[in-house]
Amino acid sequence: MKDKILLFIPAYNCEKQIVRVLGQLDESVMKYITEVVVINNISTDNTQQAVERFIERHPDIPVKLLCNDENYGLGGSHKCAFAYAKKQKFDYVIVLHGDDQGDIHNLLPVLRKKIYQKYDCCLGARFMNGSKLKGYSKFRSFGNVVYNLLFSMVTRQRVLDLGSGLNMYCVDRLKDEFYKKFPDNLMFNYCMILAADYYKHKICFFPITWREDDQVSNVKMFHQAVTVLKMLFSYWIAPKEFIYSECRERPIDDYTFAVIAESRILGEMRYFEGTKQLQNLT
Ligand SMILES: Nc1nc2c(ncn2[C@@H]2O[C@H](COP(=O)(O)OP(=O)(O)O)[C@@H](O)[C@H]2O)c(=O)[nH]1
Ligand SMILES: [Mg+2]
Repeated sequence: MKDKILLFIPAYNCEKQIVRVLGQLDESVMKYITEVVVINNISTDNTQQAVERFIERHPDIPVKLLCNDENYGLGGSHKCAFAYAKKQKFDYVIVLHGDDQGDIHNLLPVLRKKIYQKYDCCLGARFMNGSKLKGYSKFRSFGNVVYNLLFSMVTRQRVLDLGSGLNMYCVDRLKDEFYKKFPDNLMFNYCMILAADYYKHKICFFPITWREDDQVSNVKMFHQAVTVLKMLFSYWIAPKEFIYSECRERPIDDYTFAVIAESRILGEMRYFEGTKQLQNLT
């Protein structure tokens, strides 16, 4: 049977870029993807309207727009998407950032050869053979490589990126919500790497292109560098305690969201599924 694959696009104040990201969804990509969810994290610009307009103009691309009930951060949006993937019985979930720094076509070799079936997660890597970086300073790249090395030493496997914006996870591995207490901010992915090590998940890295042109990064570099180092140290000293600890500034019980819009084809697909089930019953 064909794998049911969800593409999750987190979006926050990226009205210009989100349309370009949705524009990447051509036939070569969509033949692998069952549904796309854009999760708007209460953007204060016109991100929501831009996605609604795209849905109206492209009724045949299965896109659903969700909006978080509060701003849960990037990590919190992942938690919403993972819960959605589990509830809707998807087999895999792909994450692609909504600010158009990556290119989903980089995942095509992984999808085409079904490489993802052999791993628990396939992570896009900006710092490996075959990767291409545009608009990144030498200093920033150097810093990233050093951190990758530190994580590699602690986890005793090669870590080629701590958190790019193009990743794919097996939904089965996410089912027990081991990530629930991980940070809701941009630090979420670092914890996911440590958890993959702790739970002995199989990771595969694949090369990606990554650009920074008109995007605004919200990473406060120095502050994040120090926090990540502290986190890695805590994990190194006491892995179990770290993985089970509360890493959020403000714990949230339920990450809730509302459906804002969906393309026509998604409604049609639901109708088709419903009639098929009815036929099976009679
Ligand atoms: N900064 C930030 N990004 C968010 C949030 N929710 C979703 N995102 C999305 O997460 C992605 C990464 O955020 P960004 O600030 O660009 O971080 P960077 O690319 O790692 O420097 C972007 O696609 C954002 O649109 C949020 O609350 N804060
Ligand atoms: Mg970004």
